[in-house]
Amino acid sequence: VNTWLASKASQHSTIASLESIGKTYEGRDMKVLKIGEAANKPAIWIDAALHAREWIASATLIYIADQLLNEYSSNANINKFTWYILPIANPDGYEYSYNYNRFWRKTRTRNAADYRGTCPGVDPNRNWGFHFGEAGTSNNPCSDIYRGETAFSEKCVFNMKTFLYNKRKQIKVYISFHSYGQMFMTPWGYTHTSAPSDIRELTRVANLAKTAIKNVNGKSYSVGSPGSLLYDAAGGSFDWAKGVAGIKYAYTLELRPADNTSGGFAIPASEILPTGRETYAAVKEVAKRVTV
Ligand code: 0X9
Ligand code: ZN
Repeated sequence: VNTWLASKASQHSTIASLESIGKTYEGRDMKVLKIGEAANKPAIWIDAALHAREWIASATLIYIADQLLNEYSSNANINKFTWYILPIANPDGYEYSYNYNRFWRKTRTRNAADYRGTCPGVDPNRNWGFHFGEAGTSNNPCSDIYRGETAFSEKCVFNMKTFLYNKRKQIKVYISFHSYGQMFMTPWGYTHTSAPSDIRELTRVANLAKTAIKNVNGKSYSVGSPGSLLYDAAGGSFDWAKGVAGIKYAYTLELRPADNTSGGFAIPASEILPTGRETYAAVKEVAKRVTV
Protein backbone atom coordinates (compact mmCIF):
# COMPACT_ATOMS: atom_id res chain seq x y z
CA VAL A 1 0.00 0.00 0.00
CA ASN A 2 2.76 2.43 0.88
CA THR A 3 4.55 1.70 -2.40
CA TRP A 4 1.34 2.31 -4.33
CA LEU A 5 0.73 5.57 -2.45
CA ALA A 6 4.26 6.77 -3.18
CA SER A 7 4.00 6.01 -6.88
CA LYS A 8 0.59 7.70 -7.14
CA ALA A 9 1.89 10.76 -5.32
CA SER A 10 4.78 11.07 -7.76
CA GLN A 11 2.59 10.43 -10.83
CA HIS A 12 0.30 13.25 -9.70
CA SER A 13 2.93 15.46 -8.14
CA THR A 14 1.16 18.74 -8.98
CA ILE A 15 -1.81 17.84 -6.81
CA ALA A 16 -0.63 15.03 -4.53
CA SER A 17 1.91 14.45 -1.80
CA LEU A 18 2.62 11.78 0.75
CA GLU A 19 3.39 12.49 4.37
CA SER A 20 4.10 10.30 7.39
CA ILE A 21 2.04 11.44 10.37
CA GLY A 22 4.22 9.44 12.74
CA LYS A 23 5.30 5.94 13.58
CA THR A 24 3.33 3.15 15.19
CA TYR A 25 4.22 1.15 18.31
CA GLU A 26 6.14 -1.32 16.12
CA GLY A 27 7.80 1.46 14.13
CA ARG A 28 5.73 1.57 10.95
CA ASP A 29 5.10 4.87 9.20
CA MET A 30 1.50 6.05 8.95
CA LYS A 31 1.17 7.50 5.47
CA VAL A 32 -1.38 10.15 4.62
CA LEU A 33 -2.00 11.00 0.98
CA LYS A 34 -2.83 14.66 0.50
CA ILE A 35 -4.75 15.51 -2.64
CA GLY A 36 -5.04 19.18 -3.52
CA GLU A 37 -2.88 22.09 -4.58
CA ALA A 38 -0.42 23.67 -2.19
CA ALA A 39 -2.88 26.39 -1.18
CA ASN A 40 -5.08 24.88 1.49
CA LYS A 41 -8.79 24.64 0.93
CA PRO A 42 -11.42 23.31 3.33
CA ALA A 43 -10.55 19.67 3.86
CA ILE A 44 -12.06 16.22 3.99
CA TRP A 45 -10.32 13.50 5.99
CA ILE A 46 -11.00 9.79 5.41
CA ASP A 47 -9.36 6.92 7.29
CA ALA A 48 -9.75 3.16 7.06
CA ALA A 49 -8.78 0.01 8.91
CA LEU A 50 -8.46 1.44 12.36
CA HIS A 51 -9.64 -2.10 13.02
CA ALA A 52 -7.04 -4.43 11.56
CA ARG A 53 -9.28 -7.09 10.01
CA GLU A 54 -11.46 -4.65 8.10
CA TRP A 55 -9.46 -4.94 4.89
CA ILE A 56 -12.34 -4.00 2.63
CA ALA A 57 -12.27 -0.55 4.23
CA SER A 58 -8.65 -0.05 3.11
CA ALA A 59 -9.25 -1.42 -0.36
CA THR A 60 -12.27 0.86 -0.74
CA LEU A 61 -10.33 3.91 0.36
CA ILE A 62 -7.46 3.07 -2.01
CA TYR A 63 -9.96 2.83 -4.87
CA ILE A 64 -11.42 6.19 -3.85
CA ALA A 65 -7.99 7.83 -3.65
CA ASP A 66 -7.29 6.66 -7.19
CA GLN A 67 -10.59 8.10 -8.44
CA LEU A 68 -10.05 11.39 -6.64
CA LEU A 69 -6.62 11.74 -8.25
CA ASN A 70 -8.10 11.09 -11.69
CA GLU A 71 -11.03 13.46 -11.26
CA TYR A 72 -9.57 16.21 -9.11
CA SER A 73 -8.71 18.66 -11.88
CA SER A 74 -12.03 18.31 -13.68
CA ASN A 75 -14.62 17.99 -10.89
CA ALA A 76 -15.49 21.16 -8.97
CA ASN A 77 -17.16 19.27 -6.12
CA ILE A 78 -13.90 17.43 -5.55
CA ASN A 79 -11.43 20.25 -6.11
CA LYS A 80 -13.16 22.66 -3.78
CA PHE A 81 -11.52 20.53 -1.06
CA THR A 82 -8.14 19.35 0.06
CA TRP A 83 -8.31 15.61 0.81
CA TYR A 84 -6.40 13.74 3.49
CA ILE A 85 -6.47 9.98 2.98
CA LEU A 86 -5.18 7.45 5.53
CA PRO A 87 -5.81 3.96 4.08
CA ILE A 88 -4.31 2.03 6.97
CA ALA A 89 -4.91 3.67 10.33
CA ASN A 90 -3.62 0.72 12.37
CA PRO A 91 -0.65 -0.66 10.40
CA ASP A 92 0.66 -2.94 13.17
CA GLY A 93 -2.67 -4.68 13.49
CA TYR A 94 -3.17 -4.79 9.74
CA GLU A 95 0.19 -6.49 9.21
CA TYR A 96 -0.63 -8.97 11.99
CA SER A 97 -3.97 -9.76 10.42
CA TYR A 98 -2.21 -10.33 7.08
CA ASN A 99 0.46 -12.65 8.44
CA TYR A 100 -0.86 -14.36 11.58
CA ASN A 101 -4.51 -13.93 12.41
CA ARG A 102 -6.96 -12.76 9.75
CA PHE A 103 -9.52 -11.65 12.35
CA TRP A 104 -7.25 -9.56 14.55
CA ARG A 105 -8.98 -6.29 15.46
CA LYS A 106 -6.83 -4.30 17.87
CA THR A 107 -3.39 -2.70 17.87
CA ARG A 108 -0.38 -4.80 18.93
CA THR A 109 0.77 -2.88 22.02
CA ARG A 110 2.09 -4.76 25.02
CA ASN A 111 -0.34 -3.86 27.83
CA ALA A 112 0.96 -3.00 31.30
CA ALA A 113 -2.21 -4.44 32.87
CA ASP A 114 -1.62 -7.76 31.09
CA TYR A 115 0.70 -9.37 33.63
CA ARG A 116 1.13 -12.62 31.72
CA GLY A 117 1.85 -10.87 28.46
CA THR A 118 -0.70 -13.00 26.65
CA CYS A 119 -3.20 -10.30 25.66
CA PRO A 120 -1.61 -7.58 23.54
CA GLY A 121 -3.50 -4.82 21.81
CA VAL A 122 -5.97 -2.04 22.46
CA ASP A 123 -9.16 -1.31 20.54
CA PRO A 124 -8.16 1.89 18.71
CA ASN A 125 -11.82 2.82 18.39
CA ARG A 126 -12.20 2.96 22.18
CA ASN A 127 -8.96 4.84 22.86
CA TRP A 128 -9.95 8.43 21.99
CA GLY A 129 -10.22 11.13 24.63
CA PHE A 130 -13.92 11.97 24.54
CA HIS A 131 -16.09 10.13 27.07
CA PHE A 132 -13.17 7.74 27.38
CA GLY A 133 -14.00 4.59 29.34
CA GLU A 134 -17.77 4.90 29.19
CA ALA A 135 -20.35 2.60 27.55
CA GLY A 136 -19.29 -0.30 25.35
CA THR A 137 -15.66 -0.43 26.46
CA SER A 138 -13.65 -2.81 28.60
CA ASN A 139 -10.83 -2.49 31.10
CA ASN A 140 -9.73 -6.07 30.41
CA PRO A 141 -6.66 -6.24 28.13
CA CYS A 142 -7.89 -9.60 26.82
CA SER A 143 -11.11 -8.06 25.52
CA ASP A 144 -11.51 -7.04 21.89
CA ILE A 145 -12.98 -3.75 23.12
CA TYR A 146 -10.14 -3.02 25.57
CA ARG A 147 -9.92 0.74 25.80
CA GLY A 148 -6.31 0.95 26.97
CA GLU A 149 -4.84 2.33 30.18
CA THR A 150 -5.40 5.96 29.18
CA ALA A 151 -6.86 7.87 26.25
CA PHE A 152 -4.44 8.09 23.32
CA SER A 153 -2.17 5.41 24.77
CA GLU A 154 -1.99 3.96 21.24
CA LYS A 155 0.58 5.65 19.04
CA CYS A 156 -1.54 5.23 15.91
CA VAL A 157 -4.45 6.98 17.65
CA PHE A 158 -2.18 9.67 19.10
CA ASN A 159 -0.67 10.39 15.68
CA MET A 160 -4.07 10.69 14.06
CA LYS A 161 -5.46 12.97 16.73
CA THR A 162 -2.40 15.21 16.64
CA PHE A 163 -2.75 15.64 12.89
CA LEU A 164 -6.51 16.17 13.07
CA TYR A 165 -6.27 18.58 15.99
CA ASN A 166 -3.61 20.69 14.27
CA LYS A 167 -5.78 20.93 11.17
CA ARG A 168 -9.14 21.13 12.94
CA LYS A 169 -9.95 24.56 11.51
CA GLN A 170 -9.37 23.33 7.96
CA ILE A 171 -11.04 19.94 8.19
CA LYS A 172 -14.81 20.11 7.69
CA VAL A 173 -15.57 16.45 7.16
CA TYR A 174 -14.28 13.42 9.06
CA ILE A 175 -15.14 9.97 7.73
CA SER A 176 -13.95 6.68 9.19
CA PHE A 177 -14.39 3.49 7.15
CA HIS A 178 -15.12 0.29 9.06
CA SER A 179 -16.74 -3.01 8.24
CA TYR A 180 -19.15 -4.53 8.40
CA GLY A 181 -22.75 -3.45 8.88
CA GLN A 182 -24.04 -1.55 5.85
CA MET A 183 -24.53 1.58 7.93
CA PHE A 184 -23.90 5.29 7.57
CA MET A 185 -23.51 6.42 11.16
CA THR A 186 -23.86 9.82 12.79
CA PRO A 187 -22.62 10.87 16.26
CA TRP A 188 -22.82 10.22 19.10
CA GLY A 189 -21.34 6.80 19.53
CA TYR A 190 -21.00 7.10 23.29
CA THR A 191 -24.70 7.50 24.03
CA HIS A 192 -28.10 6.91 22.50
CA THR A 193 -29.86 9.38 24.77
CA SER A 194 -28.54 12.58 23.23
CA ALA A 195 -27.44 13.81 19.82
CA PRO A 196 -25.37 16.76 18.57
CA SER A 197 -27.34 19.99 18.15
CA ASP A 198 -26.86 19.88 14.37
CA ILE A 199 -27.95 16.25 14.00
CA ARG A 200 -30.62 17.17 11.44
CA GLU A 201 -28.02 18.57 9.07
CA LEU A 202 -25.69 15.59 9.57
CA THR A 203 -28.60 13.23 8.94
CA ARG A 204 -29.72 15.15 5.86
CA VAL A 205 -26.30 14.69 4.24
CA ALA A 206 -26.10 11.05 5.38
CA ASN A 207 -29.46 10.29 3.77
CA LEU A 208 -28.33 11.82 0.49
CA ALA A 209 -25.21 9.64 0.64
CA LYS A 210 -27.36 6.61 1.37
CA THR A 211 -29.36 7.29 -1.80
CA ALA A 212 -26.15 7.70 -3.80
CA ILE A 213 -25.01 4.26 -2.60
CA LYS A 214 -28.34 2.68 -3.49
CA ASN A 215 -28.20 4.12 -7.00
CA VAL A 216 -24.94 2.29 -7.82
CA ASN A 217 -25.54 -1.38 -6.92
CA GLY A 218 -28.92 -1.27 -5.20
CA LYS A 219 -27.56 -1.70 -1.69
CA SER A 220 -29.62 -0.24 1.16
CA TYR A 221 -27.67 1.35 3.97
CA SER A 222 -29.20 2.34 7.31
CA VAL A 223 -28.62 5.82 8.67
CA GLY A 224 -28.45 6.58 12.39
CA SER A 225 -26.28 6.67 15.47
CA PRO A 226 -24.29 3.61 16.60
CA GLY A 227 -26.59 3.24 19.61
CA SER A 228 -29.72 3.22 17.48
CA LEU A 229 -28.32 0.78 14.90
CA LEU A 230 -25.77 -1.29 16.78
CA TYR A 231 -24.61 -0.48 20.30
CA ASP A 232 -23.21 2.41 22.31
CA ALA A 233 -19.43 2.60 22.13
CA ALA A 234 -17.47 5.39 23.79
CA GLY A 235 -13.98 6.59 22.94
CA GLY A 236 -14.45 6.27 19.19
CA SER A 237 -12.70 8.41 16.62
CA PHE A 238 -15.69 10.21 15.13
CA ASP A 239 -17.04 11.22 18.53
CA TRP A 240 -13.70 12.88 19.28
CA ALA A 241 -13.58 14.49 15.83
CA LYS A 242 -17.00 16.00 16.44
CA GLY A 243 -16.91 16.61 20.19
CA VAL A 244 -13.34 17.83 20.69
CA ALA A 245 -11.91 18.85 17.31
CA GLY A 246 -15.22 20.47 16.34
CA ILE A 247 -15.29 18.92 12.87
CA LYS A 248 -18.89 19.47 11.87
CA TYR A 249 -19.55 16.51 9.57
CA ALA A 250 -18.27 13.44 11.41
CA TYR A 251 -19.32 10.02 10.15
CA THR A 252 -18.49 6.35 10.57
CA LEU A 253 -19.35 4.00 7.73
CA GLU A 254 -19.78 0.31 8.26
CA LEU A 255 -19.29 -1.10 4.79
CA ARG A 256 -21.32 -4.06 3.69
CA PRO A 257 -20.65 -7.78 3.74
CA ALA A 258 -20.70 -9.72 0.48
CA ASP A 259 -24.04 -10.92 -0.87
CA ASN A 260 -23.66 -14.53 0.13
CA THR A 261 -20.99 -15.00 2.75
CA SER A 262 -21.26 -15.79 6.38
CA GLY A 263 -19.17 -13.20 8.13
CA GLY A 264 -18.37 -9.98 6.42
CA PHE A 265 -14.73 -9.21 7.11
CA ALA A 266 -13.15 -11.71 4.72
CA ILE A 267 -15.21 -11.01 1.65
CA PRO A 268 -14.12 -12.02 -1.87
CA ALA A 269 -11.87 -9.73 -3.90
CA SER A 270 -14.65 -9.50 -6.47
CA GLU A 271 -16.50 -7.25 -3.98
CA ILE A 272 -13.75 -4.62 -3.93
CA LEU A 273 -14.77 -2.77 -7.09
CA PRO A 274 -18.53 -2.76 -6.47
CA THR A 275 -17.95 -1.60 -2.90
CA GLY A 276 -15.43 0.98 -4.11
CA ARG A 277 -17.83 2.37 -6.70
CA GLU A 278 -20.83 2.71 -4.42
CA THR A 279 -18.78 4.15 -1.55
CA TYR A 280 -17.10 6.63 -3.88
CA ALA A 281 -20.56 7.78 -4.93
CA ALA A 282 -21.37 8.37 -1.25
CA VAL A 283 -18.16 10.31 -0.65
CA LYS A 284 -18.75 12.50 -3.70
CA GLU A 285 -22.31 13.12 -2.56
CA VAL A 286 -21.05 14.28 0.84
CA ALA A 287 -18.51 16.56 -0.87
CA LYS A 288 -21.30 18.00 -2.99
CA ARG A 289 -23.81 18.54 -0.19
CA VAL A 290 -21.87 19.80 2.82
CA THR A 291 -21.94 23.49 3.53
CA VAL A 292 -18.47 24.77 4.39
O1 0X9 B 1 -17.37 -1.17 17.46
C1 0X9 B 1 -16.88 -0.35 16.66
O2 0X9 B 1 -15.88 0.29 16.91
C2 0X9 B 1 -17.55 -0.12 15.32
N1 0X9 B 1 -18.04 -1.35 14.77
S1 0X9 B 1 -16.94 -2.46 14.22
O3 0X9 B 1 -17.68 -3.68 13.86
N2 0X9 B 1 -16.26 -1.91 12.91
O4 0X9 B 1 -15.97 -2.66 15.24
C3 0X9 B 1 -18.71 0.86 15.51
C4 0X9 B 1 -18.18 2.19 15.85
C5 0X9 B 1 -19.21 3.24 15.97
N3 0X9 B 1 -18.55 4.40 16.42
C6 0X9 B 1 -18.49 4.70 17.74
N4 0X9 B 1 -19.21 4.06 18.57
N5 0X9 B 1 -17.72 5.67 18.11
ZN1 ZN C 1 -14.33 -1.42 12.91
